[in-house]
Amino acid sequence: MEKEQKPDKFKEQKTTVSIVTPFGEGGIGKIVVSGQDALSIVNKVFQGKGIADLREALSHKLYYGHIHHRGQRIDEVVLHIMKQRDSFTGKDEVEVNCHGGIRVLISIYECIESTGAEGAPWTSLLSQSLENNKIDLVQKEALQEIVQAQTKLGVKVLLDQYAGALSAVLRKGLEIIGGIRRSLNKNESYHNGAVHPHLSRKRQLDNQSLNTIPSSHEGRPGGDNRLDENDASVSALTDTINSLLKTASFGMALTAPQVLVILGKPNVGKSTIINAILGEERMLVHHEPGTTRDYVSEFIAVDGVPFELVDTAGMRDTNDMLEAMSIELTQEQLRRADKVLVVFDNSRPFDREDEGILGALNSWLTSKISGDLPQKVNTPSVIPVINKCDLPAKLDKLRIESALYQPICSLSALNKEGFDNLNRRLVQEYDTAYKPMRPLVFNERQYLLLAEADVLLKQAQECLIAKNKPGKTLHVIDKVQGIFTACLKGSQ
Ligand SMILES: Nc1nc2c(ncn2[C@@H]2O[C@H](COP(=O)(O)OP(=O)(O)OP(=O)(O)O)[C@@H](O)[C@H]2O)c(=O)[nH]1
Ligand SMILES: [Mg+2]
Repeated sequence: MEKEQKPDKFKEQKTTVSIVTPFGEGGIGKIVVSGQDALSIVNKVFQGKGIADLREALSHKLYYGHIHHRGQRIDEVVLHIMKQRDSFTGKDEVEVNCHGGIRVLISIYECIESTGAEGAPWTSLLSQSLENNKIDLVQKEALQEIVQAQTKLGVKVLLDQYAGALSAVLRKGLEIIGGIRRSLNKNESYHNGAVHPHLSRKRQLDNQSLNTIPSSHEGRPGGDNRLDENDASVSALTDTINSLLKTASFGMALTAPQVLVILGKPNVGKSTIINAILGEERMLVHHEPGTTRDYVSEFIAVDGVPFELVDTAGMRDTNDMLEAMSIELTQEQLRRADKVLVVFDNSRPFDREDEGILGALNSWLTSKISGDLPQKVNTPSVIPVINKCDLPAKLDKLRIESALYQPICSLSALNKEGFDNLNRRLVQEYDTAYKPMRPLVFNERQYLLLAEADVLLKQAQECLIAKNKPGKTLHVIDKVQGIFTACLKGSQ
């Protein structure tokens, strides 16, 4: 007991100061002081109107005044006090609302630091909240992701996960696991002849005689029912995990924009396509091949799903040094790609350069699938695009279809036609019609843990079918419990 108390006491003693608003010009900046000495530390530098001693401040009240340091007035501030029981971190908190701007923020931060608080990044407030069980790890991760979300849909989904959508399912899973464990424990002691201390001598003898029954459990009153119930619980848990795992590609697409690289030989209209998608003349377009030399990237959202759209230099064999360097840059971008838009020109026959592009794509797909190139949960995909469909067709589409086995998107980037279909293709694997409070897996940590639990549950199911390994089943279920707990709270 004594051992456990020490680290908690240490945590309580540490009072931190963090700048929580971004550096830059703004009307208001905010600094948060959190810890058991928060009020006394800020009290040393605060001269308030209507309050002489901040330690007597009330929770959830605002206090107007000034921060002073070494006889100098630093800034006019409004403090928001939250006592331990009401605060986000689970510790006493003082929010110092000052004027925005880098200088003011740094001055107040340094002044509070020199008065006894320990400087910490804003994310340390999330860690304190987690340590004090105000939030769980999934909620903490959702908060960390919200600030980086690129789309409104991303914010909406992450706010729901912060509100507990995914955590509730994981907690429900832990309840089911608890039920299976209790039942298996009974089975195990039953199987081993272990006897509950409170059972009467007669019951003990009865139990021992029951243990002579063959391990198939046949003929044991109630025994098979319990196994069937466990089987049903494991199946329910497996279903829950599988439906969560299916949400991962959408959840992770929202938190980590996929790299969408546009590829094709020179002059097929890649930059014109990008400009049409962006709705502005962002990329230089020219009738001469080799216009794009460097790669250029922009963020776009399609139905709320963010993508990093990368324009590249056209790929072809060349002796020109500058062009060769551009092509190397294109290949570098291809290695980062999660999805590729490969563009062909409707007005020109399929040629050796197009063939070369298809070859490069094949190697890319093989490297992605084999794991030689990093790959997110989302499967890598290629969307073939035929551009310049406003011009008479000279391209042999069959060559492309037979190489890529993918339906082709027909575009006229010049006339801005065909883009609805392209957008649909980009997000077709996601259920973008998001229902509020839908649980979603939104990072790799959660995904890998749940995938591991899924494998273990299959083992548990096999043990249950074999009907004679309650000890092993219990061991596997214990591991699954550890994984669910790690998912919610981190490794213990
Ligand atoms: N008719 C027609 N012309 C197009 C279309 N899309 C692009 N073009 C023209 O094709 C030429 C090349 O377009 P770009 O967008 O620069 O082609 P690119 O693939 O980026 O070329 P590089 O950067 O040199 O690799 C320009 O003259 C465009 O106006 C289209 O849909 N129809
Ligand atoms: Mg270009």
